[in-house]
Amino acid sequence: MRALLDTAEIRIESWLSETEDRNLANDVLDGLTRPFKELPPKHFYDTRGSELFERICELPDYYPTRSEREILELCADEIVSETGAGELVELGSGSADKARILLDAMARAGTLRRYVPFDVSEQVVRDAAQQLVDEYDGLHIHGVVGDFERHLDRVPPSGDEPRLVALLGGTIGNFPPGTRRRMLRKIGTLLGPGDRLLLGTDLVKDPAEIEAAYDDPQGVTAEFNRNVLHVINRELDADFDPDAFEHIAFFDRRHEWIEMRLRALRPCSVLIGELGLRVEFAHGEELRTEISAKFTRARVRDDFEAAGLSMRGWYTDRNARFALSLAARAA
Ligand code: SAH
Ligand code: AVI
Repeated sequence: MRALLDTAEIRIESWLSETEDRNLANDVLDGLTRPFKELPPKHFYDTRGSELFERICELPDYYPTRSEREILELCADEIVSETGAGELVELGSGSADKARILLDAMARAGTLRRYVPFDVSEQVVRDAAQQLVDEYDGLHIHGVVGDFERHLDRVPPSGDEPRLVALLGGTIGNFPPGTRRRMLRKIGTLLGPGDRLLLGTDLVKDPAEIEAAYDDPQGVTAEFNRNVLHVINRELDADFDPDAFEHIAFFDRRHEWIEMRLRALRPCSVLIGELGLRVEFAHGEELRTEISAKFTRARVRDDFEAAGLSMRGWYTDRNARFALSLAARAA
C-alpha cells in the first residue's frame, strides 16, 4: 500500500503498484492470444480515458447519466432517510458528481460523516477528494485507489453509523453475468446488518435508443474505445496504430447487452514490447473491449438473490430508462 495523501480530513491509499498497475500485462497476454480477442473495460480509464468518459456523460444521446441523476435528485432524501447512512462508499466513483446528490441529502439529514471514493484511476480519486472536502464542512474522505475486482477488502471498516455502498452509472453491467454475481456477492461482504447497497442499472429498451448512446456522431465514444490501445502502447511499449481500428457498438438481443469492439481496417501486426509478444489482426478482425448489460427488474432481483442479497427498493426515472435499487444482505 502507498499512502498518497494523509491530512486531518483526507486519506488516500493506493493498492496499485507503480509498475504493474491494473493487471494490464496479464490481461493483454490472455486477451490478445485468444482466438476471439478480448480485453476487460477497466483499461479504458487512465486520466485521458476518465476525461473522455466525462464527455460521454454530456452527450445528448448518452441517456444513462441524466436518467440516473434524475432519480437521485428525486429520491436521495428518501434513500438517506430509509438507511440513516452516515457513510457513503462509492465503487467506480469517477468524478463523484452523483455522489454530491447523496452527500447533500446526508448533510440535510445531519448524518454525513465520511465518503470513501474507490476507483482504479488515481487522478479521479485525488480530484474528487480535494473538491469535496472544500464543499462539505466536517466531511472525512478516505480514498482508495484500487481494482474493485481484487482490492474490495481494502475498503476501510465502517464506523458506528449505517453505510451506503453505491455502484452507480450501470458499471455492474460491464461484468459478464457470472462475474457480475460474484462481484455482487463480494460487495455484500462490505454490508453489515443495517447497511445498504445502492445499485444503478440501465434498463432494457428500444435497441435503437441504446445503440445511439454508444455510437455518437461526435466520435467521443469511438475515441474512448480506442483509448485502450493508447494505454497499451504507453504502458507496455506497444505499437498499435489506433487509427487502424474502427469503433463498433451493437445491441446483442439474445444477451440484452451492448458490445463495443474495435475492428481492424487492414491487416495489422502489433508488437507488445514489454511482453515480447507479436499479435496479428486480420483485415476485419474484431477485439471486444466492453459489454454493457441492460436489465429488467426481475434480472436485478435474480442477481441479488444469487449473490445473497435481497432487494429493498426500486426507483426509476420518468421514462423508465434507468433504475436504482437498494439491497441488503439476505437474512
Ligand atoms: N460512477 C461514475 C463513473 C462510472 S465510469 C458514474 O456513474 O458516472 C466507471 C468508473 O469505474 C470509472 O471511473 C473507472 O475508472 C472505474 N473502474 C472501472 N473498472 C474498475 C475496477 N476494476 N476497479 C476500480 N474502478 C474501476
Ligand atoms: C461505465 N459504464 C457503465 C459505461 C457504460 O455505459 O457501460 C461505459 C461506457 N462505455 C461506452 N460508453 C460508456
